[in-house]
Amino acid sequence: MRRYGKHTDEDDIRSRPNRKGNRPRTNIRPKHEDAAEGMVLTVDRGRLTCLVEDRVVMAMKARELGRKAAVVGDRVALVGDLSGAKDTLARIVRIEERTSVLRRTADDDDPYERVVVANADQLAIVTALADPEPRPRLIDRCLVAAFDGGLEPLLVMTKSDLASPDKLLELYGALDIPYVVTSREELESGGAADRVRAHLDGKITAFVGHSGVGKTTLVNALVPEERRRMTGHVNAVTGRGRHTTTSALALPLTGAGGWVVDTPGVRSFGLAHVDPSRVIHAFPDLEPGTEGCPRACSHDEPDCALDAWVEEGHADPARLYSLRRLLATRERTEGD
Ligand SMILES: Nc1nc2c(ncn2[C@@H]2O[C@H](COP(=O)(O)OP(=O)(O)OP(=O)(O)O)[C@@H](O)[C@H]2O)c(=O)[nH]1
Ligand SMILES: [Mg+2]
Ligand SMILES: [Zn+2]
Repeated sequence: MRRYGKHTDEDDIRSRPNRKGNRPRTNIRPKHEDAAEGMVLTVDRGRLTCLVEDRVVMAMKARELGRKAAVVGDRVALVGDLSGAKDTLARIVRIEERTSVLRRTADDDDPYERVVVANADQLAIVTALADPEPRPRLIDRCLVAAFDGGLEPLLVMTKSDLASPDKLLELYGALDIPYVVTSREELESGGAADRVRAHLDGKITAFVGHSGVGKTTLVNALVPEERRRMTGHVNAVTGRGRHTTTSALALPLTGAGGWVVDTPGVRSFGLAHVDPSRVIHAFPDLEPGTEGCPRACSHDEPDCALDAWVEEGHADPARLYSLRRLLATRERTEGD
């Protein structure tokens, strides 16, 4: 068990950067020296399911953490009953510094940003080729969130048994972003899991996308049943008898390691928290064309060099249209 909080020197404590807000560090009390390291697997109304060594431990946040919330993927320090026995409850006394943060707002005006997952290395943006129809705007927004949050994107196109991936590949194939296309048959044969799996080893990958695109189906194909049962997590069944995911859930991969994080389907992916000047980074196919732009170009103004550059055939005009649309919705909300 890794131990925390063994400070011998007062100066050392004071000089450490305090990234947990403005509160003084309170974790120097002796009992926290026994804190164990854990990872948050899922959160349900203040109850956090954590993995501590190989035990699933239920926990709640200690009061001293204040308003800071622990989210799925967080590395936390826990004290109290860590046995994982039924009806026991441990306390989370510290949230470790995050290596990445995937944020989202409900829409572009929403001042309330939620952290979807912490510490993920990769964002698997899942799109069905049909049922539901692909929505390139949502893909673009997820790409922006990935670049902004420090996650590598991976495109997963499901249900190729229902429609061809050609149109989407025309748009996104040129982006130098890894992608996988899967079908019902390949899910059943195990081929889909194998090909997705090749992109996941050793990484923490969050799966996001519209409801019904097949995120949970894919995650279930990737993670053996015993592992899923480990969390005792049961998804709600909707009135139509469909299983829809209601909260994010992290599951460990076997073999080369890594984690997959299933998340609830989204209708929109608000980007109120993203600086508009950073949006262009999610359009790597267009970015080289901005070299001729005036200084501090918004890329949505008459002098922008992208129009001429795209006209010369360097990129798909549909991509420039996507960029402009995204920038326009972002700007409208910036104005007021
Ligand atoms: N035809 C076809 N159907 C699929 C495929 N993958 C998943 N489905 C079906 O799509 C439906 C929705 O799948 P889910 O895995 O629940 O979708 P989800 O993205 O987790 O949805 P939410 O949890 O609501 O966000 C299910 O009926 C799956 O059986 C596929 O490759 N082809
Ligand atoms: Mg689901
Ligand atoms: Zn420009």
